Amino acid sequence: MLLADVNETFWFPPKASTFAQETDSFFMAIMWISTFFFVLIVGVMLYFMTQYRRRPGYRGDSRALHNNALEITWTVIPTIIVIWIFARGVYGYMDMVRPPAETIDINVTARKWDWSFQYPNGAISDTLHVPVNKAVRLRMRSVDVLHSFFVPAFRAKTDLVPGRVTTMWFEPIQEGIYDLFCTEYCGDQHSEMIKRQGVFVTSYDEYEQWLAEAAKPPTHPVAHGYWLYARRGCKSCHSVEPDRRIVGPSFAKSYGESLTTSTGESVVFDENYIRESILNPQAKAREGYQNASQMPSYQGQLTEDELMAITAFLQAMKQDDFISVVADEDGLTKEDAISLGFGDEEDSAETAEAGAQEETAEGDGTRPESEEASGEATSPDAEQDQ
Ligand code: HEC
Ligand SMILES: [Cu+2]
Repeated sequence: MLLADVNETFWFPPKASTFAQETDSFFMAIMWISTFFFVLIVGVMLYFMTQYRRRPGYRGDSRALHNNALEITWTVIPTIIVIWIFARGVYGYMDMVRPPAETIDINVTARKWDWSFQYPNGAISDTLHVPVNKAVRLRMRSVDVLHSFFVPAFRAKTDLVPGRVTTMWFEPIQEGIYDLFCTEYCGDQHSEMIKRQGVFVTSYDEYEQWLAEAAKPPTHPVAHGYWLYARRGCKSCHSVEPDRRIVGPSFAKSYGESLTTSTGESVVFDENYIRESILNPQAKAREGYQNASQMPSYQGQLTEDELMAITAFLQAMKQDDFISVVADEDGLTKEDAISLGFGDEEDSAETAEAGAQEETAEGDGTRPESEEASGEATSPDAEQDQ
């Protein structure tokens, strides 16, 4: 990203937050102090080693035990330097732990092995979107183990601790796309939590636009179900490809099948089983999975509508063409959704009518002028819906 390259140096990522300048110059100060003393001490040591090495006919003088002036100097000067480092460190730390009064608050949930971000208007995403030049405060929770949120370009890092809410804040000062890391080893797929280009800093207008868009789930229940699957962490444990087991079973093609639980019971993978599995994962586990399920309960986190949408999505997984599309690495793009006959209602109507409209384009009196001019081919049906 061009913008982000602007103040990137050979050693450091771009200075994209208000902390960056201070952190970097302090780091450089400590590095040069250390370099200076390293060269001085090792230099003097090497000099003494050669100058006063043991030689035939040379005897050391054991009377030279003290030199007060020298000892006071090499005690006082380093003490002052260390106190200065400490004081400046405390000052920087206090700045980082005390958010300003006005902040945009975003909730962060970390789980093995994914992030999800929840915005003030309810939008949820797996990447972080923030406006430039506004202070942002993150309220962070982990549903399982220790994770650590780190955006090198912001020079900001804080742990997420299970059973506790931790907070951090930063103020981005440069638009761009940055990397997000989990810097606390959290299990065998820890590296999945590295989100290259996972942090988007945009102008406030673009941020608002994105927010409004992101808060709108698709209207079609199957698309809505997939939308939730991709945003609520299900994706990090359940694949949609047949036979690919991540932490939990694959979602491909299970609906309606009869399966055996770990206690030997037989259950049908239906609405009720799905509901129970999501709200109370401990109740039944499929054969081959531990009784103490690794799945967190979603009780109180998903509404009845959302459960319905997820069920519709799981049900749709039975169809072969659906699986092949969703199994595609990018997941369900808008185009995919439309070609399968769902997605935004207007959009699917648009595709369905597209052919017909080409032929009647000129003489179609039902479409208002303005839309013809802007090139928006909204179908008459979709208009009536609105
Ligand atoms: C931390 C990993 C994890 C996450 C996140 C997770 N699950 Fe699970 N899930 C599991 C495991 C492990 C099982 C198998 C054991 C069991 O049934 O409890 C499972 C089982 C299930 C089952 C029963 C499937 C079967 O074939 O028996 C359903 C349905 C389900 N999960 C839905 C979801 C949905 C929907 C979400 C997101 C809202 C989700 N899970 C998030 C790990 C996870
Ligand atoms: Cu992690």
